Amino acid sequence: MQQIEEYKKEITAYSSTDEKSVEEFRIKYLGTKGIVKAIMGEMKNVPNDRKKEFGQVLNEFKTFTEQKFESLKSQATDHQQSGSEIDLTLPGDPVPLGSRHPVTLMKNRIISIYQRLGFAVAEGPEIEDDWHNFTALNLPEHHPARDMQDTFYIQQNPDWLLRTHTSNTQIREMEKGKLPIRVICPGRVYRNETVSARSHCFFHQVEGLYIDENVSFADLKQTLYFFVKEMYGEDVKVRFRPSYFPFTEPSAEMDVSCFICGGKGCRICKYSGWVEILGCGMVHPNVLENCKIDSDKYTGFAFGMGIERPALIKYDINDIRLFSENDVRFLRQFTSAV
Ligand code: 2NL
Repeated sequence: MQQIEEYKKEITAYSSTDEKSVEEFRIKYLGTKGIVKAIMGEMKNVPNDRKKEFGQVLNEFKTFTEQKFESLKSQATDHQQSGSEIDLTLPGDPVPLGSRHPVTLMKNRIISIYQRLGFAVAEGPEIEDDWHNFTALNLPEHHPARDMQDTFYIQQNPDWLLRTHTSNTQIREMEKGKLPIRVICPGRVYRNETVSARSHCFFHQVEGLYIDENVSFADLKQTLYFFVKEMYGEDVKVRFRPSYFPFTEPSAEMDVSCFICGGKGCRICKYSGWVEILGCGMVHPNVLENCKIDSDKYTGFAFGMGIERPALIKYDINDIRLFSENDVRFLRQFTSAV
C-alpha cells in the first residue's frame, strides 16, 4: 500500500510531454512488464480477508495511471500541432481562380468611360411589356421589329416579350419623373435571328441617355468623341452618317477610322477604312411626351452600341457562339485579360 502511494507521487510529478518520454511512461507503468502489472501479480500474496480492500486500491491506481497517460499523450499531440513541426510559412493550397468573361470585360470598359462623364448605370427587366419596349419608343404598329419573326414573345401573354434593346430601361428612368437624367443601360437583349458565327439570338448592348434643358447635338458629338478617344486612342478619326431610328430625330450612325489597320483597309473594316460602332440621335419629342416630359422645355440625346462585336475584334475571336458555350478552354484564356 505504501509502495502504491510512492508510485502515485512519482506519477503525479511526471511532466515530460515529448513523444519519447510519454512512451517511456507507458512502458514503465502500463507495459506488460510494467509496474501496474507487477503489483497486480502481488494479489496472490494478499491474505483472503484483505483481498477486497487491496483490489479496490489496485483498481483505483490502475485507472489513475491510465488517466495520467491519456493526459500526457494529448498534451504531446497538442504540443506537436502548435509546435515547430508544422511550417506555417509554407504556401497554402492553391485556390482555383476564375476569370471575367470577355463580354463583361468589354462592358466594364465602356461603362467606366461614361461613368467618368457623370453617367449613372441603370438596369431593367429582360422580360418586358410592349409599351416599354416598343410603343413608348415611338415604334409604329407596323414596324418590322415588332414582327414575330424578329421578336420573341411570351406565350402566356401576348403583351410580354424579351426586350430587343435596353431602351426599355431608359423609358423606365424617364417615367420616374426626375430630371435631369444621365444614365447608361448595359444588358442582354434578344432578337429572333438565325444563330451563326457572326450573329446570335441574344447579345449585349450599352445604351446611353442624357436629358436636360438645352441639350444639343453638339453635346452628343462631344460625348461620343470623348468615348472614342478613351476607347480607341487619340489618333482615331470619327465620322457621322445620317440614319433613321423611330425614337430619335435627327438620327445618325457613327464610324471610327479602322483601329486595326489605321484606315488603310483590312478584313475588319472590309477594306473601307471605317468601322461602324454605334447609332445615336436626339430623343424624339414623342418619346419625351410618352414619358410625361415637356418636350418644349427639355431635349436630350441617346445612343446605343453592341458589346459583342468590339469584344470579338479586341480579343481576335472568330465566332460569336464561343461567348455562350461556356467552354472553359475558351474562358480560361481571359484570366489576365483587361
Ligand atoms: C444601335 C442604335 C440607338 C437609341 C438607341 C434611345 C433610347 C431612348 C430614346 C431614344 Cl429611351 N433613343 N436609344 C437611340 C439611337 C440609337 O441604338 O445601333 N444600337 C445597337
